[in-house]
Amino acid sequence: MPTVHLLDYVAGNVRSLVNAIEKVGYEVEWISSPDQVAQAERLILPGVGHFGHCLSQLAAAGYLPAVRKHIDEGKPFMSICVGLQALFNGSSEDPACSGLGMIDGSLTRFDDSTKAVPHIGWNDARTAGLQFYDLRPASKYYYVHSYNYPYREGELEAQGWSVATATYGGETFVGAVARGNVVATQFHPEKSGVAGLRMIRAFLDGSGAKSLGQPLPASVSEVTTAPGLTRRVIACLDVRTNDQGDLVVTKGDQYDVREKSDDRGVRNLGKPVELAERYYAQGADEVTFLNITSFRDCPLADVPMLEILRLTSKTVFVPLTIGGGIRDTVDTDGTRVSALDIATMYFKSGADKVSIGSDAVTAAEAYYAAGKQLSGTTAIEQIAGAYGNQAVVVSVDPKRVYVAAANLAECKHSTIRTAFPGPNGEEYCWYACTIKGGRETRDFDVVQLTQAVEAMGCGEILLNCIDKDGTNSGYDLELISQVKSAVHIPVIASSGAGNPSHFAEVFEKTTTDAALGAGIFHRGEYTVTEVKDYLAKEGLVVRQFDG
Ligand code: 1PR
Repeated sequence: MPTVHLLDYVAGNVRSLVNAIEKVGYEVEWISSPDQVAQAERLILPGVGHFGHCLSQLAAAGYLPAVRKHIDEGKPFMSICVGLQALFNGSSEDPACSGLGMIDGSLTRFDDSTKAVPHIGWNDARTAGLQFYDLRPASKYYYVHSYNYPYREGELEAQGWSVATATYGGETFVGAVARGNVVATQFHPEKSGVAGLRMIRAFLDGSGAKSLGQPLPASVSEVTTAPGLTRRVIACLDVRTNDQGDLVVTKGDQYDVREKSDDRGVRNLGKPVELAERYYAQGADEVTFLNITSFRDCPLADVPMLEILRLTSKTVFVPLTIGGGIRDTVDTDGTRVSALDIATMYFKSGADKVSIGSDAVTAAEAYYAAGKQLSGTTAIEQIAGAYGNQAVVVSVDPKRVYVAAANLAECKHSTIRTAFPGPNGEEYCWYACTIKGGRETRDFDVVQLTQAVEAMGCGEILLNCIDKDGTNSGYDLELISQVKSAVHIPVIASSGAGNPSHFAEVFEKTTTDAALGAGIFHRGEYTVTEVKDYLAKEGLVVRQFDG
């Protein structure tokens, strides 16, 4: 097997990149000191997280001169996400820190006054009809970033770069650049399904550099897709051990996952890895695993979820999120383990994001109790600090609490007027946060929670709804609109999807950034492909699986 070298500067969750490289037939060798860079024929610089953190790690370890030398010698070099940003002079994310300065320009943050930031999801990498490492106008690529380099026609081209672009909420930015032996992508090719694997292969086999800038063949340029960020459809797998001790995908009705029959066994809807692979092949834009019970009677390092991630990430090349049990804890041998250590284990096993539930509520309550002071010690802050905001999702499990008009003045929570009055005709409601899988309700609302976790550095909200879970009656649009207007980070609508029109409805009637379904897919009622075909028919932009 031919070899590719990856620069290891503790850049976080790079397991998916290794898996993608192996999938296209290459072997990965890690470079863990600057003097090893000279051995590399093809070198990849992965990048996640914060610009300053990435550049200062690289500089402190003494890599920058070695990387420059590799590039100057004309050897193949690829960099990803923050790795692309590193080629510029600098970034407003950390003005004190310098980039490699190969591209004259500095990155800025997306404007979040009109859209969610980070920019998360599948978008274009368009090249004005020219070849660029097998990027195709019919394909979409997975982006996750808050900072970007705005595209100004002719500017980078005048410096000799070929450029691929994407547009997010009116801002057109650089999605990828290439010149000579160098190619860099703002998107994550290793998480961009078959389209991304094609691009990695074009880098590794040298064909991408050779054909750069030549006209695209008509057969490729004529097949296009609607431009812009697609509507993300996420498949969610609630995983737990059943009474026989097997790890199964289950699904509750309002969080009750036991059968209605007398034996009250745990509902078994299939095997986690198999289902994840099936949904990937159907075109799911992401897969989320929620470990809904703590099945921890074994040492943390052996939790079965780690193996599920390892296996899934070898064959599923879209982002994987894992939730459940991410908090400071004590291992079976009495060792204290931090939430960050647990997250690290998951990232090393193939997760791209971790999702935090109960612990986020507790941390948010403490944040208000401390007068909105950040402690720096919460799981959210620690994990976001090490892996970037985009790696931290907060999963919210709210329940409706009705309020009569007469009691509105004394209700201290963020209420909405609801079109679905309560059992006694109450016309108002608020959404109470719960913890421990809905078993404990807190006197704390979703607006308080989501604003606090945004301040702590959470990158995305997974918004469930206990009242709607498993009902097949559609999403709670009122809840989603309330949370969307409370925060600037992306929100994933969850709970209640029963048919494709529910997905269309949530995208058309709210500004949600993504929609998640569970039971609808596990029970085989609809496939992800059918949902996306429906959305496309409704005129919504979706990514079609292009395998
Ligand atoms: O508190 O950090 O340990 O995380 C526990 C995680 O497990 C949380 O994300 C919490 O949402 C989840 N969870 C706990 N108990 C349950 C349960 O069902 N008994 N599941 C549970 C949450 C909700 C969604 C579901 C959607 C869509 N399940 O995952 O997928 O409601 O369902 P639908 O499309 O079928 O309506 P921590």
